[in-house]
Amino acid sequence: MVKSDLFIAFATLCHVAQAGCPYMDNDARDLPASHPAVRRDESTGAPPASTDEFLAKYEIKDTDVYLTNNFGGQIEDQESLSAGERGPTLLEDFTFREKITHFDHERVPERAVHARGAGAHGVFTSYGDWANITGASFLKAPGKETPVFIRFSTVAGSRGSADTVRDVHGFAVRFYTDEGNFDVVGNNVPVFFIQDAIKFPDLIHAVKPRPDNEIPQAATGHDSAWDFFSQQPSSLHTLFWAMSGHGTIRSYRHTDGWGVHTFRFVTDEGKTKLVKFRFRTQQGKASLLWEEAQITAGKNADAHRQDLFESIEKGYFPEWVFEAQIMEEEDQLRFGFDLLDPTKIVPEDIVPFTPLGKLTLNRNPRNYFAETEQIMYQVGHVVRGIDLTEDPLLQGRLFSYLDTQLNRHNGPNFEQLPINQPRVPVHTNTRDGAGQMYIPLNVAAYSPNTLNGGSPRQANQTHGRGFFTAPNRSVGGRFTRAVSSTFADVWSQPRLFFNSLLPVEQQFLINAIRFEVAQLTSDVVKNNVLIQLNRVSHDVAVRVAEAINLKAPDADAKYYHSNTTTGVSASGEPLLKIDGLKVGYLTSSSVSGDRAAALKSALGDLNVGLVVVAERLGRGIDQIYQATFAGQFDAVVVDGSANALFAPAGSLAHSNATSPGNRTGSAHSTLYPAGRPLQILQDGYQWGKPVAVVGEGSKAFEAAGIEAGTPGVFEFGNSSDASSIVKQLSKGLYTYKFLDRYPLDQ
Ligand code: HDE
Repeated sequence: MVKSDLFIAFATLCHVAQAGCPYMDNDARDLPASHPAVRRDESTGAPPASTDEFLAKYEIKDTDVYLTNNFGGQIEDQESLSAGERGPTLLEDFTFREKITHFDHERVPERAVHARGAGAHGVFTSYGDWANITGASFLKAPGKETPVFIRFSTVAGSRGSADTVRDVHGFAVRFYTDEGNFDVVGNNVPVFFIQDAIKFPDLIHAVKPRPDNEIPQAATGHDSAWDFFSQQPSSLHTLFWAMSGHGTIRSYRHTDGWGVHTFRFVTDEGKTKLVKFRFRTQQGKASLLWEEAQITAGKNADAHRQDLFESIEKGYFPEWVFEAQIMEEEDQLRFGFDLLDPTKIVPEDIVPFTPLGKLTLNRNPRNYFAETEQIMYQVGHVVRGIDLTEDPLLQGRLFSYLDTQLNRHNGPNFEQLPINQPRVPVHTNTRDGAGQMYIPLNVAAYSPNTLNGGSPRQANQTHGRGFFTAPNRSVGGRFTRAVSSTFADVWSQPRLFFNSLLPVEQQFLINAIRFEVAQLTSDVVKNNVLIQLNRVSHDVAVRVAEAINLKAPDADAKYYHSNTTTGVSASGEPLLKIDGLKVGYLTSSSVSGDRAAALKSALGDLNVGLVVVAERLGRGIDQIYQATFAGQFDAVVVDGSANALFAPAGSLAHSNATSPGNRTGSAHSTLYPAGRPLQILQDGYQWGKPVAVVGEGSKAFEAAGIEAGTPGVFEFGNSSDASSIVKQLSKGLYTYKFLDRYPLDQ
């Protein structure tokens, strides 16, 4: 019998004995063995329940049952109770009232920020026993597994906004450890806009839509955002990350997560290290181009959540390595900036990352609201072995996350929701509140007590493996409302970031700023933006100024330097995996499907999908042109036998006018918008994707103005077999974006 089975057996015995059972916690007495409160005996040290095992208790399967009301009676609810066939509905109709009332209360307030998101379950596996640096039990043994849930998000948009808007992305990770929940509520960039939490409402009010007309949604191209950025230059570093490819990620799978703040590791002996966390994507980083992201936002608002959901459904489980930069307490000011300042990175060439374990997402939520919407991350969810720092942003967040959950869930019992429950028993002296889900039996809900034998007992560093604050922490000083002088230089690091990008990434970043500031109406704000950009880089200021027809200030060299670092580019490296990528195969319903079928099978062996597109659905055709655009694909392949479809839109419009109603599937077809096949090919090329023609000639390339033989452009003759095509194409997919297609400012 395994230990946990033993516990259940004792639980059954104790159920009879009622009191004083040494194997059961007091609150759990009398509860059925399946109840979450009696799941585990703390003393066994059994691992936390797996996600399937744990959540299954809460799942409701409505298979082959009668409909009931909320209190269990079987009912019909399709017609309301009325006074006569044509008469008014009766107040007496409690079935109607209960149904509508529940519906009226279906929503909880969306998150004040990070409202739009998607999540998934997974598992964290420790690479080793890290007891020499932390007492955290989930890092205590090689191979030790801990359930996790990650929620990815954008920041500014509301819950119904599009996934691919330009934004910083939330990357919040919960570890359901066997010593309680540990949350890293991070982002996909390593820095934040402000240094003190008290400015957070200002930042968000500036970035969110205008208060009078609620425009723009999920976008920062407006005066108030840039007014704030230019008045609050601590935002420049994060802004540069957001304006680069990190703001327009290909998918959640293709980005890193960062803890942002400096945290502490504490050993069981009380020794501390300062740490910065990163979750390094094992798929490789990949970004969309701006126009691609914009069009995708309109054509498929769900692009990111769909990619995550489908990848997990297909078994392409995304992975991240959880790693830490580990530093000494004495290092706080050693690198020329303050480790407590969340607008700074510690360049990884100065302090490399130590890989601690691997995190794999392997299970989709079964109910979006119950899991993804109701998960309540908190920065204060730390476990023994992890401690906080005095970073003023972190300190403020410790207050905000608890407070906001109270607002969202109308009371303090949100930790009892299945997705929020730790996978270990909870014994508190907190009581009551809206939606209390348990029946606490301890009549002495206070400490110290004698009436309940002193239980729950206090746990601390030496008793009960309690959470403890690092003993070497101390603070002192006069009360002050001021930014620390060690936080003052907010210009050198955005410059370090810019210097470290590829020239084409620098160009995209400048283009992004041009896009944003061109939408500003205030010349004062525009000039203030140029002043701040100029402190980072005269080159950036001049190039932005040129587009908005203003003059950049004279060079302001105080913070200029030519240092670079590694690991900040979003596009510098090829992908590590191509699982779940999709290739669009543009063909015609009149063309044989053999070639497409062979390619589909060969790509399938690499876990890459082939989506066959033609004028009408049919055998071997997955989608029609009418419902297709280039943003759905990571590469575009044209079947040369369908060349006739690739006529420019202009000639089609003309042909359609002269032969209305022609639905033959030729270049004159009205089954798709004029020029759509050509548009997909052209967009695919313009958006940096590998493009290919298979079979006869390159008429489609000619029509699209694509030069054969340039990088990422492939021509496969009639004799090419599927495996050789896939060999070339997959190389293109690993490259992902062919960035030499883009001109740079002279
Ligand atoms: Fe948040 N943030 N934040 N934030 N944040 C919220 O909490 C807040 C900050 C982050 O997927 C809210 O549950 C303050 C930094 C993520 O559920 C709220 C400050 C970082 C998520 C809140 C910050 C983040 C949130 C809204 C300034 C990266 C989504 C709803 C001190 C390290 C978590 C909620 C999820 C969510 C407050 C700054 C990341 C209002 C006051 C820095 C990923 O409590």
